[in-house]
Amino acid sequence: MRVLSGIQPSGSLHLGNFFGMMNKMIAHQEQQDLFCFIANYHAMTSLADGKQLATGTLEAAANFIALGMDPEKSTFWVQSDVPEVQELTWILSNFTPMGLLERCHSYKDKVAQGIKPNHGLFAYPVLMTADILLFQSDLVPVGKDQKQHLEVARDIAIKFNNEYGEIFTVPEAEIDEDVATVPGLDGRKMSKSYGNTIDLFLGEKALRKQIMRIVTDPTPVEEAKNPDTCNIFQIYRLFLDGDGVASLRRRYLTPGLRYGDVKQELFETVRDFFAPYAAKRDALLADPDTVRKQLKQGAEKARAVAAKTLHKVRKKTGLVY
Ligand code: AQP
Repeated sequence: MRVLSGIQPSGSLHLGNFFGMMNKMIAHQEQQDLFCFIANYHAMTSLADGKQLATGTLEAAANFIALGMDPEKSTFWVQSDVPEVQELTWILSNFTPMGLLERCHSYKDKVAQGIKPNHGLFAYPVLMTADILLFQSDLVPVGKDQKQHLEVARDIAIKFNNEYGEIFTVPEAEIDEDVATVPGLDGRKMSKSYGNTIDLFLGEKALRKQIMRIVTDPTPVEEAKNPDTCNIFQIYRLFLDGDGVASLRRRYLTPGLRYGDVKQELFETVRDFFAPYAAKRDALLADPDTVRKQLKQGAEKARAVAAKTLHKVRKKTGLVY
């Protein structure tokens, strides 16, 4: 089965990205034909700083490899190194009703946040559809925030197939309920644009500072607390097994728990969880040419698949004359 997903290098990667997508992709690569890319074209919808985009792209790739993405086992590349995706985006645009894009929550949310919308942001789901269909993906592991975009991709694939025959695999989203929406420091979805993230590979001091900013309710120490509405609990549980979650839940229900103590434990847990990967990440960032080489090889593998799909599409749509 072909499993594909991408991640934007538009800022520091965070726990939402890790649990919503990266961790699942890394687990899939043992069994599946994994395709994974750094979505730098997508990042341009929110980032207009060339230097930052270039650095962010290398960093995101190094982070992913350090955490377990294996460029030998999987196909791992940078989106703009496979420009075929842009041609497919244009072709698919002609199978995308305006209403489909106008209904997208992500676009509407960004506009509501005050971001001045441009055509790139509006057309983002078409580019995402092209990413998925170009590689004939069966399964796309994503967080819940991408559910609607996956529905757009399915709609476009079906519309195109109805017109021209079974050209595209119609993809399925893989959304794991447990990690569908990782909450941020303030309880909203953890998101770069909300400034409420806990970032991967922060130094101890900065990590501790982020975790201490988690918003809690004013329940006094001597009263029992509600784990289900507590942001610390909702983040901490991601690092625990079933027994660990049950035991933390019991501590919440017993009067005397101090949020400050749980924050300190969470800080130590996050620090210790990512510590074993930090040395590899630092080594990769110190040798960016090796990362670039791995990405270029990934792009070659990806381009071979892309070319096959695009050739079929060009023939069907009359671009081959
Ligand atoms: N909070 C989250 N919970 C679960 N999954 C999440 N993802 C992101 N945030 C959460 C998933 O991570 C993958 C890669 O995300 P992306 O690079 O597309 O970035 P994003 O969704 O745009 O992440 P942000 O931080 O929320 O960025 P902005 O603020 O720019 O919108 C995706 O599969 C996503 O679902």
